[in-house]
Parts: sequence; structure tokens; C-alpha cells
Amino acid sequence: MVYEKLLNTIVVKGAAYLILLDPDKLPDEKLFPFIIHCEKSGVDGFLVGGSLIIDGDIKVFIEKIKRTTSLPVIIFPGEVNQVCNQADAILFLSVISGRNPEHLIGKHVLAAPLIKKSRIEPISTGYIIVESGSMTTAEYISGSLPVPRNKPEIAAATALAAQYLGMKLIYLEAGSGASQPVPNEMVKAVSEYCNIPVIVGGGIKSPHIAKEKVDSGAKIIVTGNFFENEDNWGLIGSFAEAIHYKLTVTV
Ligand code: 1GP
Repeated sequence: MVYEKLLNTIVVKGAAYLILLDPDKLPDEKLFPFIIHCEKSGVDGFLVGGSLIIDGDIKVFIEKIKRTTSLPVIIFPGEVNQVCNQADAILFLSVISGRNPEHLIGKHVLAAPLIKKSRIEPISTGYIIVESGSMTTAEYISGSLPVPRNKPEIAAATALAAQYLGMKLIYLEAGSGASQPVPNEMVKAVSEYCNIPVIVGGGIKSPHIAKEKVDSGAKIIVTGNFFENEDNWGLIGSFAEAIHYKLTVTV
């Protein structure tokens, strides 16, 4: 089970590192070397999907990833039509920062039978979109207001409500390519207030920033955009090292 595997990674390494792959942005000639590089550099798994996929075919894309790696592949859905049986699991996301019923429960009713049929593992996740500068795709597409970045207490109360509703993960999302990541104070407030693992993603552009989020209590870090530039691939290992703090040997 992917969820148990993630929990185990958190226990062993301190935190887990997932890379978000966008079917629109990774042609085959880049995808295969990138996946192999990620695996060698200590990445723990992949998220695939996003709020808006224009050209890519997610099913074919995941098939290609699965042929290249044994690491878990988890759908990060932006739409019901991103459910497919090629993946290992799906983040069953509810946009709990917003008040748009379609993204709180509506899409889920349509997706649930498809997930059952596909037999992939649903991982119930409270998705909290956080204000990060200019409006992000996630905010726009979900038609919801983000949590103000200077209001960690709202994020913490929202996360605790998700925990009480039985959700298994919290995703603090600044949005892909965000100019500012989720503030450390908010990561800390949420991590201290609830006791389910907190994922932090959006605008994390250096190992140092990733480490700050882990030091603040994040248990899973997601990066996406940063590695669209091939020149940055050399840094994947440094991200993994910063995130897997329990593996760091001190002399
Ligand atoms: C977006 O959290 C992810 O949903 C990753 O964001 O692309 O900014 O790394 P970036």
C-alpha cells in the first residue's frame, strides 16, 4: 500500500520527497532520463497530473513511467478524467480551503466509482490552497479563495477539521510555480496542530527552502516546475538529502 510506504519512508528518512510530473511538459526524450535520474538521486515517488492538462495523455504517460521505475506513481488529479488504473494510488483531494461544493465533494462522487473499478488506492487528502502572490492555476480552476498567508491559524483549524473527518494527509499548496512557497510559520502551525502528515508544495526552488519546510514539520515535500529546466537536474540529489534529514550522517 502506497500510504503505508510513505509513512514508513517518513519514519526511516524523516520526510519523503515526491516529484510532480506534468504530462504536458515532459516529452519522451526527457521523461526517461529524468525518471532514471530521480530514482538514482533518492526521490521516493512521483505525482502525476495537475489542475490543467492540455495536450498530454495521462494514461500513456503513466504507463511510460511505470515501465521505467518501480517507485510509486500517484495521481494528483485536477479532473475526474485523470483517474486511471495505470497508477498505484490517487490523492483523493478535497479542496477544504475553499467553499466550492464541486471541489469539496461533487467531483468525488463522480470519481469514486471509477477509482473502485480501477482498483488503485485512494488516499484521502485535505487540500489547502495558500495565498502565494498572484493567482495560481489551482485557485482559478477550483474557483475558491486561498487561505491568507498571514493566517496560519485558519490553515491549522482547517487541517484539524480534515483530520477529524478522517482524512489521511494534508496538502499545503502554494500552487505550481508560485512566487512564494507556503510560509514556514504556517507549516509549523499546521504540523503542530494536527497529527496527520503534512505535504508542502508549490514554489519550492532550492534544497534550502525544502529543508526549511521539513524543519517546520512538513513530512512530504513536492517539487515540480523547478526541474522543467534541465540545468537544474543536478540538484535533485541535494533536495533529497535536505529532505531525508534522518539519513544525514553527522561526524
Ligand atoms: C504544485 O505543489 C506542486 O501542485 C509543485 O509546485 O511546480 O511550484 O514545484 P511547483
